[in-house]
Amino acid sequence: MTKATDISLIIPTLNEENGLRNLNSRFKKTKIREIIVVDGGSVDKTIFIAKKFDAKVISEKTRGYGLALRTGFNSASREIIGCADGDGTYPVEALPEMVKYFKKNKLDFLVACRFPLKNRTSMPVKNFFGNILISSITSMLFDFQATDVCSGMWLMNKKTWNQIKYKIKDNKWFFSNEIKIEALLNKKIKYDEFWIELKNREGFTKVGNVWFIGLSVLIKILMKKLFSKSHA
Ligand SMILES: Nc1nc2c(ncn2[C@@H]2O[C@H](COP(=O)(O)OP(=O)(O)OP(=O)(O)O)[C@@H](O)[C@H]2O)c(=O)[nH]1
Ligand SMILES: [Mg+2]
Repeated sequence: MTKATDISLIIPTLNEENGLRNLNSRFKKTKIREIIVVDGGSVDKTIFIAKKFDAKVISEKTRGYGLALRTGFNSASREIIGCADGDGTYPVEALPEMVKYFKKNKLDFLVACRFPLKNRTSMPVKNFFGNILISSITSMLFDFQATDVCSGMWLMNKKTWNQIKYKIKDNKWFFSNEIKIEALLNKKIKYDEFWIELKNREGFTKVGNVWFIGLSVLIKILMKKLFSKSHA
């Protein structure tokens, strides 16, 4: 019998019926103890499908990818918290192995790293260059080594989240970068990356204008470096 994966997995969703349908069968092998879908007001079958795999569904009508994750993390009941998109891109089936690695190495924060990309079609070209650029600039500015600060899949201890959550100000896309910057800068947090294979997206992206979001993330990284006292 497969051992249960004792984590709370948070999945933010906004009209992801195709993605969740795709994840439904993939979840079966992982036996994740708690799945929390934080929904931003989907008008398709997202909630119906989420309930099919026994997910706890929380409604967070105020828009924002970061706010959805924040709400989910604060509702998690297990000692290890994870997150992944509801679009089927992140390999939830790799979670048991990731948790094993996380525990074996006594980590506090483990990012599912998408690079090098196994399948070139799993990420649009502009996202690929944008992600590489953002991770390189962040590493250079804050003087650390991180391959993928934009990844939407990671594991962390609940204790780690409670330690850094007050420092994470953003509730939108920058949330993902900001949490990794805070984790990497904190000497007490043991941070690592775990290579995963990204899959093709189901359904439509919720990012909107990628150029605009990419630029605003870059500006927020710069502002954080310039105006945050502890990182100056
Ligand atoms: N609850 C909630 N979920 C959101 C919101 N915006 C995006 N999401 C979900 O957050 C996850 C990440 O959004 P994506 O559109 O996949 O963004 P991405 O991963 O950066 O880019 P692509 O995968 O290329 O589309 C998806 O599961 C979305 O449905 C929101 O405002 N509220
Ligand atoms: Mg996605």
